[in-house]
Amino acid sequence: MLNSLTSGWTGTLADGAQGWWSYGWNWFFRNYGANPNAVRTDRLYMEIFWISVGWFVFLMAIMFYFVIKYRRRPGLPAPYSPSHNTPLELVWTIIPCIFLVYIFLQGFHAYIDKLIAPGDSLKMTLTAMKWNWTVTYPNGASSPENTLIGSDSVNFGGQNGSPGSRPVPIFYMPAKVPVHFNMISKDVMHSFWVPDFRVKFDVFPNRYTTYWFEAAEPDANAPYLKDSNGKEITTAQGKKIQYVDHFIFCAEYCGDQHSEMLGIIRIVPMDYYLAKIEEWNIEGKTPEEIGKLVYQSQGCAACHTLDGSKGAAPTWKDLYMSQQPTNAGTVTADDNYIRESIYTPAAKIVDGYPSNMPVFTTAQIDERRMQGLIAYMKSISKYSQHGDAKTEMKSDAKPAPEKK
Ligand code: HEC
Ligand SMILES: [Cu+2]
Repeated sequence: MLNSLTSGWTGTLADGAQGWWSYGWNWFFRNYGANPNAVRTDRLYMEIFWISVGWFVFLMAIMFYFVIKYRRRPGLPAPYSPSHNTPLELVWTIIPCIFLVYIFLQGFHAYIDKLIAPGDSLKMTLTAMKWNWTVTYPNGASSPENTLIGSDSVNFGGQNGSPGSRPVPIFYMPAKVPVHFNMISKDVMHSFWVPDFRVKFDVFPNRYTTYWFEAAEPDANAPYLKDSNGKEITTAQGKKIQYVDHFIFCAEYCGDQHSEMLGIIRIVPMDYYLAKIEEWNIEGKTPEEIGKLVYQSQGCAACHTLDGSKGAAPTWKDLYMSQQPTNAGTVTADDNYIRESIYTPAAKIVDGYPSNMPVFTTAQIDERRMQGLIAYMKSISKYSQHGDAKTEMKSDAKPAPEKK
C-alpha cells in the first residue's frame, strides 16, 4: 500500500526513460512520472540538466585552453584586446538562443498540456480546505474512505498507521482515462501538489484552477486492494483489483496543520471506480437506503448482522429502541445512544461483547449518513414507533424486558 512513496513506482510507459537525456534519471527521481505529462516534465528536466552539463564542460574547456594559450610570456608585450568581432558575437548569441527557445517551447507546451484537458475527460471538483481535500465525482458522490498514516517513518506508508495520526482521504480514480480537476478552495490559498504527477498548482478561494492527468494502469507488480480485514477485494467476476497510490500534499503554507494536509489518489480499473462512486452516491436515496449503503460500504457488515444472529457484535435487528444491557447500566437504544455508539463506541459497552468497535468520525459518517443509519435500524426493529398504529398494536410494540 502507498507504494508510491515507499518502493517507488516501477511502471513502464511507452514514453518512459529512453534516450540520451534519460541517463542519470535515478539520481534525481525515485520513480518515473506516473502519467505522460509527468514523464514529459522529467524528460525536460533531464534535458536541461544535460544541456547545462554540456555547456559547462565546453566553457571550462575553452577557458582553460585560452588561459594556457594566451598566458603572459616573458619578453612578449601584452596584446590589445580586440573590442569587437561581429561573426563571433553572432555565433555566441544565436547558438545559446536556439537552446533557450527550445527549452521555452518545451516548457510552455508541457505547462499548457497540464492545464488544457481533452474534451472527453471526466470532470471532477477538487476542494481544498483547512486542512483537508475532498473530491466530488461526476455523479455528485464523494469518497468516504480514508486511511491513517503514522508520523513515524516505519509506519509511513503502512496499512494502519500509528494512533493519533490524521485520517487521509482516498480518492479513487480510473486508469487510462483523462481526469479533469476543477480546483477551488473553501478558505485560504492552498497548493495542489502531487510529486508523482510532477505537478504543483495553486488552489484559490475565489477562482477555479484546473489540472488534468491520465494515469497509467497499475503494473503487474502493483499491490492488490484489501478490505479492512486484510482480505483481498474481488469484483463480481472474481477478479482481484490492483491499484497504485499517489500522494497529494499541500504546498502552500496554509495554517498550523498544513503539513498534514494529505490525500491519496488511488488509481484503479475503470469498472471498479464506477462501482465505487455508484456505491457512494447518496443523492436521490431515501434515508433507509442511505443507511443500508453505509452499512455495506463502511464495513459495519463485517461485525454486525441484520438477521438477529449473534456475530462479533450485537445484531441490528430489533436494536432500535430496545433495552441494551451495558457496563453503564441498561439503556434505551434511541437516536442519541446509537449516535454515541458510532462516534464514541467505548462510552458504553454492550454486555457480552469486547470493546473493539472502531471509532467513526463525522467525516466518515456525516449527519445525513447518521440519519440514514438510524432510519435503517428503525426499519428493521420491532420496537420502533414509526409504523402505523394498527401494526404497532398487533406486534408486541412494548420495550423488551430487562435482562433476566
Ligand atoms: C470490528 C467490528 C465492528 C465494526 C466494523 C462495527 N462495529 Fe459496531 N459494534 C461492535 C461491537 C463489538 C459492539 C458492542 C460493544 C460496544 O458497545 O462497543 C458494537 C456496538 C455498536 C452499536 C451499539 C449496539 C448495541 O447493541 O447497543 C452500534 C449502534 C454500532 N455498533 C454501530 C456500528 C456502525 C454504524 C458501524 C459501521 C459504520 C459499526 N458499528 C461497525 C463492533 C463493530
Ligand atoms: Cu493547504
